[in-house]
Amino acid sequence: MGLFWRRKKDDFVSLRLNEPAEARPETPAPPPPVETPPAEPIKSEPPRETVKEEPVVPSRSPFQTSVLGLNLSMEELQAQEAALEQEFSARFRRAVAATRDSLSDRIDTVFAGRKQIDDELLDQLEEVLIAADIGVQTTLEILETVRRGVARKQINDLDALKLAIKTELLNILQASERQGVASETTVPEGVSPYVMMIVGVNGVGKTTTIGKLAQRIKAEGNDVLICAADTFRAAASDQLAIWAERTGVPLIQQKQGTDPAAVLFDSLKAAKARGSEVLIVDTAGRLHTKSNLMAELEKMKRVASREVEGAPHETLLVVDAVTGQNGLEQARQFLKVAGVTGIVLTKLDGTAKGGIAVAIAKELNLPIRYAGIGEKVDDLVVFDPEQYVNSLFGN
Ligand SMILES: Nc1nc2c(ncn2[C@@H]2O[C@H](COP(=O)(O)OP(=O)(O)OP(=O)(O)O)[C@@H](O)[C@H]2O)c(=O)[nH]1
Ligand SMILES: [Mg+2]
Repeated sequence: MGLFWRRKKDDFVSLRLNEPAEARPETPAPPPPVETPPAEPIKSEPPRETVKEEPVVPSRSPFQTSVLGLNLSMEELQAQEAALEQEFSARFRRAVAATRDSLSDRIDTVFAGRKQIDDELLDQLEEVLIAADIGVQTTLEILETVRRGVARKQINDLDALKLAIKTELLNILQASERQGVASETTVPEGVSPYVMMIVGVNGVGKTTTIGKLAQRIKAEGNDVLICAADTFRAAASDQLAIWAERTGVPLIQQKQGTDPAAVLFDSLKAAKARGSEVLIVDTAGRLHTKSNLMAELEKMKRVASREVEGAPHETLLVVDAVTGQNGLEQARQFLKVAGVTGIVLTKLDGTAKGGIAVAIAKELNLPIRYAGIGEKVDDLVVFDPEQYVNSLFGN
């Protein structure tokens, strides 16, 4: 499993704090103090606070021992990371349990008691794959591969059949990673702030994902700022403020009805002034009309690129796994204008149709970057195609 975002450049291991003092390199000088945001661009409306400031800690301070683990030995850090990874893997497996039942377990049932793979079995297999929302096109391709494998006597038992399906699914998911931004490894050094815009129709889980994402990226040692640019819905900003408080990440917000591009402008300025590494931007899922929404997103992108070169560096389209093929249709609307670089697939825990991940990757031809596996703050994982496919097939 990869990181949520690029790890801080400071390599905690290189500080060798677990070695005797004389063997250690000199403690790096703390960076110059970070300027606080100028008062002017943040047009707060009292009594609502615009910027919920944390105490300003230089983001690359050697004193962030709790975050970077400077007080731990390399072995302890590796053990900690392995434990975390295992925990995420186990939680991910639990989240896709219903899909696993509907896919792998049903394939077992279809196969049970048969001596050979015949047309009847293939028909039933087709039903199983479609029921898991893998998509018609992918299903037909899988059946074609299986037929070919059977004809060549390469597939003649359940294990070979499952392996063929797994390989096909993995190929689709990995092919989609050649587009957009597939992992933290492509995040360039020196871009500050790195701007992530989160888009998608209402109710899919944008705000929740932002809360989770901010928390994880912060936990990886980065200074994160959230921009509440959904100024359309009355409660949107308050909802985000709760997440911001929960995760201890500062938030830039303004009163309802403010031009979202203006909130974004202020946030970009504040992020630059603070020296924030990542700015995560919440956007509206619904406006008076769809064309309004798309025009607004375009305007926000223009503002972002004017203020920070290359911004937004990622535009993540949030898709709700529960809505299945309908969600896919809605997603297409966004693709036309939003310049989407990746997908966040939420609510994987709430569906037996988690095969939609494959349909999305294939039909939208975009990588799935993160997956939502619950409503709590740490219920977000970096999507890993191999882990996903293995979890669906019980290993
Ligand atoms: N089970 C589960 N629920 C989720 C997940 N992600 C979000 N939710 C729930 O989905 C609901 C909607 O989430 P929001 O984050 O408010 O969605 P939104 O896209 O910001 O909605 P709008 O602001 O109305 O456009 C909330 O009840 C969340 O708790 C997930 O991964 N799993
Ligand atoms: Mg929202």
